[in-house]
Amino acid sequence: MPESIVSLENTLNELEARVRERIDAAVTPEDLEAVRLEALSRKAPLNQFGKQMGQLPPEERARVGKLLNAVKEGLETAFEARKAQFEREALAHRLDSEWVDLTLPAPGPRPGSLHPVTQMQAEIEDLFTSMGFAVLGGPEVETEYHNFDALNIPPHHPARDMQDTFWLTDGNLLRTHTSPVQVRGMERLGPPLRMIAPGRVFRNEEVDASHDHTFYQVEGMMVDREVSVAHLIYFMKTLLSHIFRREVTVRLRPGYFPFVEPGFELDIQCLICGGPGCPVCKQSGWVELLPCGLVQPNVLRMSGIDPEEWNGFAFGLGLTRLAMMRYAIDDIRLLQSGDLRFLTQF
Ligand code: FA5
Repeated sequence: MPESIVSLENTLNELEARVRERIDAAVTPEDLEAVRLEALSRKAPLNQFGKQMGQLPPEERARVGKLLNAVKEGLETAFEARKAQFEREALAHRLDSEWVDLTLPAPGPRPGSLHPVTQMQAEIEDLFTSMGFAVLGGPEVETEYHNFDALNIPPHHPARDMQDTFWLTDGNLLRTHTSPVQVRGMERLGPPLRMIAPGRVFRNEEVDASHDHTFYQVEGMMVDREVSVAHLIYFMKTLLSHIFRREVTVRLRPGYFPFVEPGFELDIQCLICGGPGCPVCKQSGWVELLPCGLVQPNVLRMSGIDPEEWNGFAFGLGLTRLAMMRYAIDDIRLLQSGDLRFLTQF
């Protein structure tokens, strides 16, 4: 092999080795690109080298030309490999820095949620509106007439003692039940009437695990022609199976309320203890949930409805107690506590 070729080949190999060193030494993709532009530019030694080859005899030129091309291709491949390595490192770094632990609470403000009593109220409203009932509201500060007299509870009637009342100095009171909204519904809308009235009520109670001074009820009333106890039972069963999404054990006892005749107490078997007894059911295994009955004719008459033509049923659901049963809450005081450890569970 002529000496000139050997020396050319050595020069080529040296050039290649130098460029490869610089490729390896590049610390950023920008460095690498600068090296590439410089090493493969037209003025670069490699390309200058191509020009010198023109002076070689043809067979040597072909041989060195081949070698030159192989070196150039090898360097291109080395550049690409190093570039790909930078890209892999950048991706790995990005994946590391952007890794999110999905099991941690989301940052930022925590979303709120509806109070369990509000959730139950909304469900009951949806159910009853789907059955043609209107949802009515009434004042929390009530007249004595609407809270008692118009419900067949005149002054000095012993039934007034059934509900410890917060009286106001002006003779009004904090309503002790949602039943005055029945009266307002009959006065305003007349028969035929299907209404429910959810709302807050107040009693001067000794507070314990199942009694609060402020709690929620849902009143219900249907006035029409020939309403019977069978209608009442149908709506109550529909209500309870909807709320508890299962068969619940209930019992009906005679109950006395001056505004219904006959009157009943519908009790539900305690869903907290399942029957043996606990503080919520006062160790009885049953929780009083739903007083109800057929509307007393005097009540219809006092609100301008002829009891000869119309009759109806009414019920007064303890909404707070129902929420306790539904969510197995064993102390009523939690519901009004505002304690976020409790509320954020719903
Ligand atoms: C009444 O308030 C009647 N107005 C219900 C009624 C309406 C009867 C229509 C007939 C026809 P009672 O005082 O029993 O009834 O209360 C109704 C429900 O409210 C009870 O069954 C109970 O679930 C709930 N309740 C009563 N007192 C409290 C209290 N202190 N804390 C929480 N819930 C209570």
